[in-house]
Amino acid sequence: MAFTKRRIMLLLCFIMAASVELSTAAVYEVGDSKGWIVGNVDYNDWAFSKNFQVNDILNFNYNNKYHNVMQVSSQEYYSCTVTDPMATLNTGKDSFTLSAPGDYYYVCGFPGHCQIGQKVHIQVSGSQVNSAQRKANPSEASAVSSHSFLWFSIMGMLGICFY
Ligand SMILES: [Cu+2]
Repeated sequence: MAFTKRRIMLLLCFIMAASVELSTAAVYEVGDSKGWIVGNVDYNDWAFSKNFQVNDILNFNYNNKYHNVMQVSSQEYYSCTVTDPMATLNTGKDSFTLSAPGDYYYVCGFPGHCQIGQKVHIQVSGSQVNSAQRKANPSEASAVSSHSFLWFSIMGMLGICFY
């Protein structure tokens, strides 16, 4: 009897922890309402105003007659010469999950589009150092602290679970 009760408690704890974890993932529409277009959006400006975290999702919305999305290396990103993309998507409504901290580079593979700015560099922070580097924006600072708060909550819950 006690054993079953304990198992139910553990299960509940895992569900709570998992749901908190899920709620921290954000979904970003690249270029906001303008979407993934050419010549009219500064995507690095757009990206700089965000604080990307692991498990966040990027949505690229575009007309697939005129554009696509390629995930590329930093070298390919800076040179706009793509020889071996990590991924090429062309449905017009594509998503990428930022599954680990680090740098992600995306370009449009249509001729000339990358050169005139249809490219974006996403930095996913995975450490306090990274968050601190980007503290200039006050709204970001509060986003960072609420994220830490969630982590403390998760740790707290797990603490209760295993007490
Ligand atoms: Cu394009």
